[in-house]
Amino acid sequence: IAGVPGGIERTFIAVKPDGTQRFLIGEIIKRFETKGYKLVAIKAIVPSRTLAEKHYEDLKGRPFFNGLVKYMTSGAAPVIAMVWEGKDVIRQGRRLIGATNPLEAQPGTIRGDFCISVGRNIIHGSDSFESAEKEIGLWFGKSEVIEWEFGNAEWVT
Ligand code: RTP
Repeated sequence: IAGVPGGIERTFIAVKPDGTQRFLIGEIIKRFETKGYKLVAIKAIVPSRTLAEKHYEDLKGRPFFNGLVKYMTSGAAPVIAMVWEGKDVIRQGRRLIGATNPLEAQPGTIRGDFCISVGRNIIHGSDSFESAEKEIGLWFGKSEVIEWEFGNAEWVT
């Protein structure tokens, strides 16, 4: 489901509730779209505790784990879950997003431009082919991921 590593890949990108609340959905979609990537799945979702805990299972035991799950599941605003497809999209997606800690995220990256706190860093992106595979399967059913080709001028004539 995540494509072929190193080729046309798919990655899981999520606008976190703070990003949704801060009207950053369009900005984030725009950056992936104009970079050249294809949106193949999207939905607004308030994840269950089970889903959020599975998504972040590698971080279980970290001091911020409970707060992180609470923030993702609060329902104050939905998570905008997406799958983006294209060449090297997993690593390129991480570059567009920037470092986890906004203090280290370069200006020009999404986190570098729009946030100041690691606990409210507005966006998630899969960090490897394996996590992309796992996360896409966790957040989306197979039929929710759409195969389509970039169009041509026929649509505007
Ligand atoms: P993400 O999975 O959300 O894209 O973030 P990441 O790979 O860049 O960072 P990771 O280390 O996997 O951490 C996941 C998320 O946990 C929250 N966090 N809070 N000290 C803290 O309060 C702290 N450290 C990490 C962040 O929301 C981070 O994105």
